Amino acid sequence: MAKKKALKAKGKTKAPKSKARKPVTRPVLKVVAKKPNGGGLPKVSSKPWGKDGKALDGVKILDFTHVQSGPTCTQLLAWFGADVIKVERPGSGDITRGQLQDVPGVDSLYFTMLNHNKRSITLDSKSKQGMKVLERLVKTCDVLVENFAPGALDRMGLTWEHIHALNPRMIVASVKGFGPGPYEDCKVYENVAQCAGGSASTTGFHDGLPLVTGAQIGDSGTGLHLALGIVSALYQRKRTGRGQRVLTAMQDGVLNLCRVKLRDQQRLAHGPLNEYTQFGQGIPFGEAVPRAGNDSGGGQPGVILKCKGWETDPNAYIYFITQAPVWEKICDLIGQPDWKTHPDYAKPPARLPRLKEIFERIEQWTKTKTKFEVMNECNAFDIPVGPILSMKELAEEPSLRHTGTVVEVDHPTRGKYLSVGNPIKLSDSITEVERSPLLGEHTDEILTKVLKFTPREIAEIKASGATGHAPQVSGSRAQAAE
Ligand code: CAO
Repeated sequence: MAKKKALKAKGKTKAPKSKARKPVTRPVLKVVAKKPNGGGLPKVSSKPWGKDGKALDGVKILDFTHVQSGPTCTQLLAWFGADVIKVERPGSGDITRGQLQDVPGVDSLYFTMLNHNKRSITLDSKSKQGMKVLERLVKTCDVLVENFAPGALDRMGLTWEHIHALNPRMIVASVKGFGPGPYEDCKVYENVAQCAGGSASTTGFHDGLPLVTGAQIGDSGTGLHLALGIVSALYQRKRTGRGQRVLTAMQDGVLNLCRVKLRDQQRLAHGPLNEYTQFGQGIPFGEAVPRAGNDSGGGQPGVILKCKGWETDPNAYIYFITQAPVWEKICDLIGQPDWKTHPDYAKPPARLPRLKEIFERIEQWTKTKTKFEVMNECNAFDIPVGPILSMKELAEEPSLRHTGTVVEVDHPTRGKYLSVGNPIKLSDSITEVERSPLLGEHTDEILTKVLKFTPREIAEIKASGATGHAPQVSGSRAQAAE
């Protein structure tokens, strides 16, 4: 029966040659020419790569962020081409403008390095005229991003319901310290998030204090999470036509980055974590994941070893992993070929209780070389190692300058300074890093060109004091010198 059906089906397509050719080939060619991806996408651009606009061209962001977490997010969106309008309090602006100031009276590096490619408008959101302007911004923009303390936006009168009524397409994106729950009303800074998100309890040495990390995983990490939420909401809006709320709690963002530690917490129920150094040292495990020092999170034994010059250079160290697949190459490189076959060293389980001795032997070798020599010699054999690079070395690294990951930016009152450029590289949306705006630098431009207030209305807004006093700058925004 099945054979009969198959033959029948086969017979259907097998028409006489002369009749079959036309209907089969022609329609297929037509479809390919019209919709190459079959998803209603526009025609494939023929412009050169990087010359057909930016990824987020046309997206307008009402940037109500301050300090670090929110500004990290909106800076990324600006780098991808969104028009980011930063609303700041007249007179003072984002508090970081004046924090950790290295040059008196000049916007701090804290501010300038987190607010590239944005425009600044000063607005007292608590005044009647200020709210009038804000509401016009809400109607005009696609996304409002904020990281005020819990309830601050509502207290201003910008509840989700009000915003949604003004502009049902608007996406409202927020960073808060905690999600709904017992701590939702708390104000939160970087280190609070690192502690509350599981990072501090798992960072440091098992017999030492919990430690916070130098990487700003609470602030910048959460800003990154929020940016992804916003871009996803923009994508969904294309289908639904409506905006939505996007919330990223700093505690959640940090916990997400500590995912492997929650993995280990559950493994602990089934026995000790034998890749942790403390296992080899015979130190018992408690109820919670301990601090693992410099152990590798991937389960491969790893430590930081001294390199040539360690006596005087605090960064003359290298991270070394005794990865199982390259163990034999490591033995050859350090001059210990007998370990390749010796029953105490040949296989990972046999090595576990001897890791201290093994790393001491590897360190005898690394101490004879600079960290860069170790890097080169190991990588020649596909042995992954991590030189401990100082901020000075990173700032001076030519390849990072070349890719725009480290950029030199010119600023009208500060002069030239270094910044971290966009770490996410899109081949058809090339980032050009522009300097941060002065406080209220674009107030007039935004009132006139973006919000289309009449000269009379602008005079009224200004007379009310809602915008404060904006600085005058000659020339347009300077481009970064990469
Ligand atoms: N015009 C008038 N008022 C303005 C204004 C403007 N343009 N911009 C802000 N304000 C007001 C707010 O409305 C708020 O007023 P109320 O408290 O009366 O409602 C006030 O300024 C202060 O805002 P805030 O509470 O957010 O600021 P803060 O310095 O007290 O707290 C921070 C800072 C970061 C702890 C808090 O904003 C917060 O917890 N944010 C969420 C978590 C977060 O992002 N933390 C990361 C910070 S980076 O380390």
